Amino acid sequence: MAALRAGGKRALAEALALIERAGGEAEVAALIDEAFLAPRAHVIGFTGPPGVGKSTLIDALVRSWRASGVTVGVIAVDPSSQITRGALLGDRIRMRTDPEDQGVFVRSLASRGRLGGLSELAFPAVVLMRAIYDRVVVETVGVGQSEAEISAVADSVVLCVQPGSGDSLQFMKAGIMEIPDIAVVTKSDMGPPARRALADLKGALGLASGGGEVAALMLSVPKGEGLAELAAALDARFAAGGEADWTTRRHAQAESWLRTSLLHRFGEEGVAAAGAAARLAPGAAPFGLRQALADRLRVIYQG
Ligand SMILES: Nc1nc2c(ncn2[C@@H]2O[C@H](COP(=O)(O)OP(=O)(O)OP(=O)(O)O)[C@@H](O)[C@H]2O)c(=O)[nH]1
Ligand SMILES: [Mg+2]
Repeated sequence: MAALRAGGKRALAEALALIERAGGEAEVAALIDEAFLAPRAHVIGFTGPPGVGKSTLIDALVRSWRASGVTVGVIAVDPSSQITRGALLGDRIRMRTDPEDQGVFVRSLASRGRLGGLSELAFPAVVLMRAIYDRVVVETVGVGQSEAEISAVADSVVLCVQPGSGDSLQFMKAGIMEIPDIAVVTKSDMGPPARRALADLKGALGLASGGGEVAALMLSVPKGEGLAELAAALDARFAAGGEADWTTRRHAQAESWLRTSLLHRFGEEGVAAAGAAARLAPGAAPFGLRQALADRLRVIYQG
């Protein structure tokens, strides 16, 4: 871990490349376990339909964080990258960060050639980065599956909707409104449609949560509106959680990652065969355990 922190962006990029390669994470399991036990970042997931303004927003947040000395790691995960071979990812990130700045790291992750879903790949990457930076940001595109996937890796989920899109109603129908911790209307410089979208969003959130505890706000990157409010809302949420709460959430994520990973590789039977061994003890890390269980199951299933 010390070596990874000292190795800077290059060492991290090498570790992430191993995670991305099928079977490669075995080589870094011990490192990821170490990182799992040394978290520091608030992990924030941004989700929402294509073109809503996620990357533009993330870029603006990263620049304001960097201006106050806060370090940030950004990962963009793209479910369509299996088809596009990640070609779109470069465009999707839209980051204008200084490559010399060691305090910001941006990487896209493609799930090509890998079993399992987005979160199965993103979780170890997030775990590594959250031991290094002050904030970790995960961007996923799409509506539906990706919201659930992002809450499996993030501490906080920000759902982005666009003025004039009717997104809120669609999301509510799809049951997505139960997932965000903060919801934002982007492009508030569009005027009245943005204000209407915010009203719709508040309505949808109020219905979904039964009380409307989810913060909803609107923002514009070109106007610089709402960005400080979003950053403050995120910080307040992280501070309010407290260490024990975050540990509990991350433990649950780790245990579910472990089971999902075994399920994808060995099916229901494999999970059943692993039995209680696939339970993660309090304070334990999942990556080495996953390797050990996979090695054992491979003998049984010749997988
Ligand atoms: N007017 C206005 N346009 C914006 C704002 N934020 C983003 N945009 C524009 O919206 C378009 C899409 O922005 P992106 O940040 O790439 O959106 P995204 O959600 O990351 O898109 P995908 O990654 O493809 O899903 C770009 O043309 C941006 O310039 C905003 O606050 N106001
Ligand atoms: Mg984007």
